[in-house]
Amino acid sequence: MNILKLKDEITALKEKHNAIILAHNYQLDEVQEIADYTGDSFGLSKLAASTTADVIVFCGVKFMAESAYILSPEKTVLQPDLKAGCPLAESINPEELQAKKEEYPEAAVVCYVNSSAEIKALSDICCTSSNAAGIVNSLEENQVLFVPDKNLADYVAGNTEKEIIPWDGCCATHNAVTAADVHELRNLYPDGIVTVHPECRPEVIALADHVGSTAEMIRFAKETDSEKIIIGTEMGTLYKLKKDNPDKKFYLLSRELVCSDMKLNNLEKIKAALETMQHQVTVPENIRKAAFRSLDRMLQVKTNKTSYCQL
Ligand code: CIZ
Repeated sequence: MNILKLKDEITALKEKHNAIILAHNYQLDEVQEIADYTGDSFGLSKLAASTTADVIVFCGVKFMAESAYILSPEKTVLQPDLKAGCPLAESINPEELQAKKEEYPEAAVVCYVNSSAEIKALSDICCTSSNAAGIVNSLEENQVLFVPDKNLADYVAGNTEKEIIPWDGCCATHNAVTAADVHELRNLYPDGIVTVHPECRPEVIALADHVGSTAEMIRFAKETDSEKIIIGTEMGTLYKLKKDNPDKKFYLLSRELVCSDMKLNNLEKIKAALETMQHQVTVPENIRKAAFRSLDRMLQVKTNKTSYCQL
């Protein structure tokens, strides 16, 4: 189908339903292009809660749409392709977390926002990749069960005095980046600067010049004087980086940095979502309320970071 016609139809459907489109930084370029806002999962969820739109088309993976619903259950949250999941979020289930909590009864449970609503509901507080160490350091407990990303847990452990007990999960996409990739790219671009996501392996983080969430990388790329920036996160982030910095050059740290789940949403599916009001993402009310507490508690700690932007 003609792409301009498709975009016009989506715009008309958005108006008809008082809808907005939110796209994660890892989405296809065409999806980010048509979005009202792009950003990281939590920034977009907060935005979903504050918008006056009735319908949110959340282009990301399932836990992200769930977080938007948890924060604003009165709105209709649509996920264009329900198959878009997150293997990291699926690496722990409620029974496993419950068993771990019983093993460490004194520990506070901190869960990365990349987790299911059920895991959020069983946790004391959530964190994002940009505030994880700050959240852990804000707790009274000296022992912290940190789920589900072991690499982020390791990064936090390096930035706190507390004992961190990690869950053995990871993002396969970020975990695929190796120290050899960093050496190779540094050799190719000796005047380049390396920024990586904290979901990368500890040995990759140790070799980087900057570590941050996608929102922090986007900010960092604007602020640095360096004109060559080597990127250690999912390739979709290049869309915004290049758009914001047309005079800078960006190089992906590894060809493995592609999340196939994130690429499932596209313009045709966004149009279908708005035509049929499918697929609606909801969370049972008892789980939603408990998960809301964990997210809300994080919000009380983290107040000053912007993690979305209007296009
Ligand atoms: O939390 C998010 O949105 C993810 C998956 C990455 C990031 O740093 O934006």
